[in-house]
Amino acid sequence: MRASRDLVDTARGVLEGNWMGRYTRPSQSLYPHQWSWDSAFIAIGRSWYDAARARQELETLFEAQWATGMVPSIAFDPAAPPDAYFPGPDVWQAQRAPAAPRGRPTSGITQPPIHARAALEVHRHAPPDQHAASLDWLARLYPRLVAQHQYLSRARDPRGTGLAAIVHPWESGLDDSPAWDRDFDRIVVPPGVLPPYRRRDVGHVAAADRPTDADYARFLYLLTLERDADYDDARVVAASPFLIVDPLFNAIWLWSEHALAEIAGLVGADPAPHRAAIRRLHEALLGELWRSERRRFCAWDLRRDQREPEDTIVSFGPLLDPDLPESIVSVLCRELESPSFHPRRDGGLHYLVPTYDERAADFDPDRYWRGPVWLNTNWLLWHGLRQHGRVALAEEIVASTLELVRRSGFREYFDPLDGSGHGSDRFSWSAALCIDMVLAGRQAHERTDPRPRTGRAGAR
Ligand code: 9WN
Repeated sequence: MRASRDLVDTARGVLEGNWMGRYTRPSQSLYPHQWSWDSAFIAIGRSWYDAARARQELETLFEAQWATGMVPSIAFDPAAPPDAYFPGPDVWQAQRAPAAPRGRPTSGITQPPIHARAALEVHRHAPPDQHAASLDWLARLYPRLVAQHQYLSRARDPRGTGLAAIVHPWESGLDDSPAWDRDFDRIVVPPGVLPPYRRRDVGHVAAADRPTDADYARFLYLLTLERDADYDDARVVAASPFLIVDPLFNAIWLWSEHALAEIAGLVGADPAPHRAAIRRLHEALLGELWRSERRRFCAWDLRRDQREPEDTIVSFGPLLDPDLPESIVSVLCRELESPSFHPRRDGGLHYLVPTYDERAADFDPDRYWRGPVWLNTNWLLWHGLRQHGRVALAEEIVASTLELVRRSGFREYFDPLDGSGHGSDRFSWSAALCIDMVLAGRQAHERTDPRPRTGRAGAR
């Protein structure tokens, strides 16, 4: 009991240290601006003890929403040190796009649409005396969340399948994942196209934890192509050499669409369009991305029309679909418990869940998204598994997650083999999602065991 209370207190300290007045930065040195899906995860964790700031976090982010409905991956903070993060607003030049917000510099791409789900969670956690304020807030945010989802249907679905394509690995949030290596590695950066630049990330954390220079150059090259198209969606989608339908991105969208249907009911709007979107997304995930012969959901490269065979964490994303057939849930769970993702079954120290098949030749336990455990993917799997009644595996993932943060602190990611921490330290979503895992776990326990508890509220 005591240990979990300490963990929640320390996590709150991390979030307070990263609070910037109107939003929370992901970490002090590596990420000193507001990131889109980070803010959603952070709002969920914070909402357990500070509902007002949780609401403000999302409100601040949506002030940066584009007129197209796109929520940008980064909303830059003009008060952050100008050289703190590269590529900064001068490289992105989002103001070239008429749809970009005036007065708040942003990136020109998006990130996974987890925000409707976050908004619903924040509202659910509001204390009774804030219920009315929270409902007002939800009603104000609702049209913006709808616009975010409509943007994906309108601007990112070139084949009309119902699924959204991403035009940059940064849009996936799992930037360097081997899931799209075959597509990304084909991108050739023409000599001389990038002006000289200095990476800031490797000045803050070990280069071996971060993407290689070759991958970074490809990231920047894609950025310049999008910028040179003035972030015009039709031009970008038509020309981008990177055009991927990611199972995790789309499963998050579907999960958020379920949340939006519920929010619509709460704010007196019509849930029917969301129910229709849910059916469309569910059918498209199964029809386009499920490959029974490979026993997994595959990323789909629209440029080459290939389904990618790499066994990565993105393949489990559709567990977030509450309507996923039981036969597929079983196949995914078997894979999650196989030596690729759960080698401890064969003995030895091991932490759950690596982001890449540990038996792959290029599995790297320490490099960003190419093997390490991340708290947000564990948190998403935990939710997915719980809604399919796979409680034992879900709880195993939580236990492993809490063990990792007790051992190595609120690091950005963790080596699944030895539990060491990597990337930045005092990382906000690690803290926020740990709070959610501990306190939501306690709430679930109290529902089944209603004996009175002692001790402070908000901790155990
Ligand atoms: C690029 C902030 C972000 C996360 C992403 C993570 C990493 C940025 C970077 O950090 O990406 O957006 O510079 O590496 O991959 O998921 O939102 O925490």
